[in-house]
Order: sequence, then structure tokens, then C-alpha cells
Amino acid sequence: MKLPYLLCATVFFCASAAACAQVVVKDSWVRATVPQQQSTGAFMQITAPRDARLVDVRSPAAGIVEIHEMRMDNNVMKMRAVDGLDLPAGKTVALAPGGYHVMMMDLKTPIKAGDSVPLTLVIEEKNKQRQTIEVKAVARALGSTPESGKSPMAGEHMHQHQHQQQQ
Ligand SMILES: [Cu+2]
Repeated sequence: MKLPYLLCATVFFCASAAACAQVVVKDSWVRATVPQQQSTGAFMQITAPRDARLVDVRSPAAGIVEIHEMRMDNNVMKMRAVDGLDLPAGKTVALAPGGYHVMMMDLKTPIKAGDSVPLTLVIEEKNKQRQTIEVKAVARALGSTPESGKSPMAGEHMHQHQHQQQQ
């Protein structure tokens, strides 16, 4: 399956072209799951050319997909669903372990390292116009070093992906 790599290459080309007035999504990845794990997180970097907002994320791999915020609350790391995530013009917004992330729950199948997980990002601009961006996020094993040679994101090991909404 070479297709995901081709899609990635297109995104990177776009990122380097100053004239490209599209929302750019880079470095998307999903944390691979261990047996019995029902949920996981997806991470990426998003840059919008104009003020916009990430309002929804969908994936055929999960029954429920939400945008989550992670924050310290009385010295306890908690996460909660948010309506959306602001994407200020020209600023790269990182979805990373320990911060904002795409929460994938009710997974259809386990996600193995190396799997390509399709995500659809729904971006809304100031004028309420919506666009969708298809992303193929590559699954990485917990604690693994990416093969690409890029360093893993800081704080990755601190991210506990337990879901605390019910509490
Ligand atoms: Cu979460």
C-alpha cells in the first residue's frame, strides 16, 4: 500500500509552497493500541492560512471521535471534550500528547504500529464555510522512536489515555 505515502508527500509539498492557501496538516500519527484497549489518541500539526477552527474529526476506525483538551486540574491530568479548536492564521497548532488531541473511542479493531488510520478533519472558516481534509495518520507503538528519524514529541510518555468523562 503506497498510497498513504503519496498523500503525505502531497501535504509536505503544499507546506513548503508559500502560495498554498490551504490548511496544512503535518506529522499526523496515532498511538497504536495494546490488546483490549478501546481508545487511543491522534496527534498532528495544523496550520491554517486564515483564521479558522477545527470543529469536527471523523474516522471509520472509531465509533466515537472527539476533540479533547488535556489540562492539569488540582495536580491531576484530566481531559475533556471541546467544541472545537481555534486555528489562528499562520500559526501552527500542535495536537500533541499532554495537550489537545483527537480522541478515538470505541475502536473497530486494534490499531497496530505501522497501520494507516484515515481521519477526516472538518475545518470551519470565519464565514462559516466548511472544508474537509483527509489525513492518513500512521500508527506508532507506545514509546517507539519513529522510523523517520524525527524525535518523538516531548511529553509523549506522560500521556495516559484513560477516559475520564464518566467520572
Ligand atoms: Cu482524550
